[in-house]
Amino acid sequence: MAPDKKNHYYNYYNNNNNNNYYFQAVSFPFKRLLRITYPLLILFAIFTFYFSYIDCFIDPLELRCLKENYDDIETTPPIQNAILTEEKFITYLPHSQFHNQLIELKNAIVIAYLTNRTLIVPSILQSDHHTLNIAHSRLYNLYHQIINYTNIKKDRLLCDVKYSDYCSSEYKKYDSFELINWEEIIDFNWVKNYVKIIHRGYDFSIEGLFDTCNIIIDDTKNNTSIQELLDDNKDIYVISNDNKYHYRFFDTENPHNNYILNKYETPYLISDLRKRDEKLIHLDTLFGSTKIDFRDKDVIKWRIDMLRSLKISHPILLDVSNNIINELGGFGNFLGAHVRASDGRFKKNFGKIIDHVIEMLKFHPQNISNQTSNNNNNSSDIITLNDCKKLNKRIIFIATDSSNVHVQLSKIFSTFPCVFTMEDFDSLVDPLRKIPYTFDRNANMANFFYPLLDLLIVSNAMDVIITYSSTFSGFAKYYHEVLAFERESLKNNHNITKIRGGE
Ligand SMILES: Nc1nc2c(ncn2[C@@H]2O[C@H](COP(=O)(O)OP(=O)(O)O)[C@@H](O)[C@H]2O)c(=O)[nH]1
Ligand SMILES: *[C@@H]1O[C@H](CO)[C@@H](O)[C@H](O)[C@H]1NC(C)=O
Ligand SMILES: *[C@@H]1O[C@H](CO)[C@@H](O)[C@H](O)[C@H]1NC(C)=O
Ligand SMILES: *[C@@H]1O[C@H](CO)[C@@H](O)[C@H](O)[C@H]1NC(C)=O
Ligand SMILES: *[C@@H]1O[C@H](CO)[C@@H](O)[C@H](O)[C@H]1NC(C)=O
Ligand SMILES: *[C@@H]1O[C@H](CO)[C@@H](O)[C@H](O)[C@H]1NC(C)=O
Ligand SMILES: *[C@@H]1O[C@H](CO)[C@@H](O)[C@H](O)[C@H]1NC(C)=O
Ligand SMILES: *[C@@H]1O[C@H](CO)[C@@H](O)[C@H](O)[C@H]1NC(C)=O
Ligand SMILES: *[C@@H]1O[C@H](CO)[C@@H](O)[C@H](O)[C@H]1NC(C)=O
Ligand SMILES: *[C@@H]1O[C@H](CO)[C@@H](O)[C@H](O)[C@H]1NC(C)=O
Repeated sequence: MAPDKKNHYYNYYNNNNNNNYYFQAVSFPFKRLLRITYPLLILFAIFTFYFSYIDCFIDPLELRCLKENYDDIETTPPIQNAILTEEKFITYLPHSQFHNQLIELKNAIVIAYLTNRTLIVPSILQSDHHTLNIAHSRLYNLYHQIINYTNIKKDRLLCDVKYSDYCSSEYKKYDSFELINWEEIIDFNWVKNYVKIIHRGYDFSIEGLFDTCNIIIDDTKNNTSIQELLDDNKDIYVISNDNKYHYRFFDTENPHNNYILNKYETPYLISDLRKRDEKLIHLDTLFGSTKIDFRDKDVIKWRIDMLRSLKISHPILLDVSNNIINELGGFGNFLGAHVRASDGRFKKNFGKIIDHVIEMLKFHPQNISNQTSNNNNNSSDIITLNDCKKLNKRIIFIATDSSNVHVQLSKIFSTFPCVFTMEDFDSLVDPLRKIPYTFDRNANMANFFYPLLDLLIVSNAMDVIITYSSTFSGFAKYYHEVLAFERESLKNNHNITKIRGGE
């Protein structure tokens, strides 16, 4: 693929040296002429270099310019070859925060599977949601917003090399905007046995999408607005709504046309979607944990397996979480709680949330055994993890978005002796603070990783006490069950292999 930038420089100077020898060898009458043209030649060479690499300056995120940074992540889809002309595609747009986007992804995988379409997976949108919010809106609007954010961010990454209106400090908030390839953090191996996956990478342009799907852009249209490119295109079927709860998808036809919609407005049969002939189905959103109504037993089973397979797989994240989990006593040997604290209705009801969590924690005995050593309660709040282990105290890990844990959650700390949070493992978290975004090598991924780390730790507990109505809590509880299930089946498999012994 692309030559390394450094090598290129090296070759450039090398060639010049050779040229120099050549110049020295030419006969005298040419020397004066050369003295004049030599600087021009150098200038010319510099310009040639610049223009042959202009793509790198314009778009440093292009694979070919920074090849060494991208070795294991496939960000550009492979060019479709003739054999796959029958291949059809489906895609959607992400919006809102991480768990919302994960819910969309899971629904998209099911629909791609049931319609036998290649799923074009948009990257994770990450931003500081206090300053840069990407809420659901109609497809074209959402596209404008995402493309705009992406362009501003890409421009700002290049402010050192290239002028842009977006370099001024008024656009600083866009610096928190990041894109992350799902497969960087989630294991798709199982899914890929059933659904062909193409990661959209860091390009949300319609042109890029058409390229992936082998759809030809209609040049006769002047005004290539997103809407025009997608609408009235015989190759594309667009589903766009004002409201993310518009369609509810059904895997089974109801003979009485009696569909349970809950908060959704209109039923849509996946079998109808399957009949669509267009090369690309483009949905606006696939948000909602109950977006798809599952009745078909095979589909239900497939989906359970699929959900179980989507495990967090980032190796450093897993290492860090395992180190902390081991400190806490290992899988199932500590108690976990997720306390959602910092915004909206959670902030408003915080008193109730805390009381509920404390009540639930009290259900679990705090002394692991009653063969206690000494009555070592010295009324000092600070009791170390090792003390807790020695005294056989129940160790509690709290995952929380609270930014001031010891003040905001003081009631929990004063009720239970052995409460710990991620703050207590600061040095173990360090490796996560050194990983840059692939999309943005200037920024480290720590802020993206913290919630996932909290989630991994808490879901390795013996039980996860939740904050009601938090999807983060829901996911932590769910992930806990996945892990417990996995351990159980591993144990069973282990017995089988033990019985089969010598095979
Ligand atoms: N580090 C950390 N962040 C959290 C925790 N709980 C919530 N957050 C943050 O708050 C966001 C909550 O948004 P979301 O995932 O949509 O869940 P919900 O709002 O609780 O339903 C998460 O994405 C995290 O950024 C936590 O336990 N630890
Ligand atoms: C699924 O799509 C592929 C092309 O992507 C095609 O070769 C295959 O026959 C399809 N399978 C079914 C069951 O429709
Ligand atoms: C992109 O966003 C910036 C900042 O909000 C705005 O000034 C600009 O008009 C937007 N451009 C487009 C094409 O939407
Ligand atoms: C396309 O744009 C050109 C000028 O850029 C204009 O002369 C022409 O009429 C336009 N065609 C359509 C179909 O709008
Ligand atoms: C071009 O796009 C603008 C808005 O984007 C629209 O108002 C106008 O009608 C379009 N023109 C043509 C010729 O499609
Ligand atoms: C737990 O152990 C402490 C001594 O370490 C003892 O004072 C306390 O009564 C025990 N609590 C329960 C609930 O067994
Ligand atoms: C704890 O104490 C109870 C009675 O006080 C006793 O029956 C039980 O065996 C003790 N458990 C352990 C683990 O020592
Ligand atoms: C309490 O702590 C003090 C010092 O912090 C220590 O000297 C004392 O022995 C402790 N008491 C008990 C009962 O552990
Ligand atoms: C230890 O705490 C218990 C209550 O948890 C209290 O009754 C006892 O007096 C305390 N002992 C010391 C030495 O502080
Ligand atoms: C596997 O072995 C463990 C102990 O060796 C036992 O407790 C468990 O019931 C066994 N599970 C199965 C499915 O045989």
